[in-house]
Amino acid sequence: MNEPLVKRYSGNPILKASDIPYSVVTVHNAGVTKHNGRYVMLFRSHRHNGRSILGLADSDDGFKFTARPEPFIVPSTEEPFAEYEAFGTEDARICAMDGEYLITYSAYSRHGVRIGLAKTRDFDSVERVALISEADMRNVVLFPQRFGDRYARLDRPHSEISPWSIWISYSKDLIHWGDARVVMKPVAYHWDEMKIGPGATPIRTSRGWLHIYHGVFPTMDGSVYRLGVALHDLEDPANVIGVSDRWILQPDDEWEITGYVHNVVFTCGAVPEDDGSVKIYWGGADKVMCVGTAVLDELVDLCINDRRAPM
Ligand code: BMA
Repeated sequence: MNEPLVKRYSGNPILKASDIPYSVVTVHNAGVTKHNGRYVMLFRSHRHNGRSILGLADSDDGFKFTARPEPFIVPSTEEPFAEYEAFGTEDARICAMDGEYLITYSAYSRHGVRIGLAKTRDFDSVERVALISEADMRNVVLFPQRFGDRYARLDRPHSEISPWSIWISYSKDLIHWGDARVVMKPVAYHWDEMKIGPGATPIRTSRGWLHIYHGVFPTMDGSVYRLGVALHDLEDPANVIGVSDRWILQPDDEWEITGYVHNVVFTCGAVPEDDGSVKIYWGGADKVMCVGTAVLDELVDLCINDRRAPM
């Protein structure tokens, strides 16, 4: 199979620092969703002090984005958030549920990294809800549906004992999470052997929840970040039906190979379309935003027909 599964948009990169009306060094790792028929991108930018903020850009077609004049989420000045966001807000994911958009983001501080939850109805104003994890945890994606009376999320706790893996946990109120268990681990001497983490908000398909995640491989020249796919059971998302043995995207374009951190493609968002395609958004080398399209059915097939064990 030589045809790429993800077809890169010819106009990549689609958003970069020079497109932003305020002063930033990077534009990357954006959550993306559709609101009122338009695409909304919540991107991360490093400021010149190396700390990150989140900005918004809008688009009619999902390819050409225009950044808004002001950032959307910057470190809070109100407690308890101020204490835990002092070093920056990063890597937002957007989950549309019950007429609201739930935003999970990494909150950095001298205490480590943990997850903040914010919500908006219109992307004009935003409200912080709670800090929903302890340190150290990054990369939380919510499932856009309840299972019974519980919300579910994929998360990625840090560990000194085991390669960083993908876990699931549950909550009745989005604030208190528990019943955690590990669902997917890196595989030794495989493209994702060093660590894996949740990527885009899972997409519901007739055969399961498609989750696009990132996997990291260590080389003599540093880590290489790639994207892979996993399929979770529709009724019981803790059950991973299959994980594709191969990656679906690796750094190939020059702005993915060289940038702020080289050899990185990193996703926080993908938008399914009515025609069965999906737009996948990724940060290139932690510096620019890129997009590509894939056929959802082909990604699901890969999880079933060319799979490796989840753990
Ligand atoms: C991870 C996170 C991501 C980043 C990636 C590559 O640990 O910091 O935000 O894109 O490294 O630098």
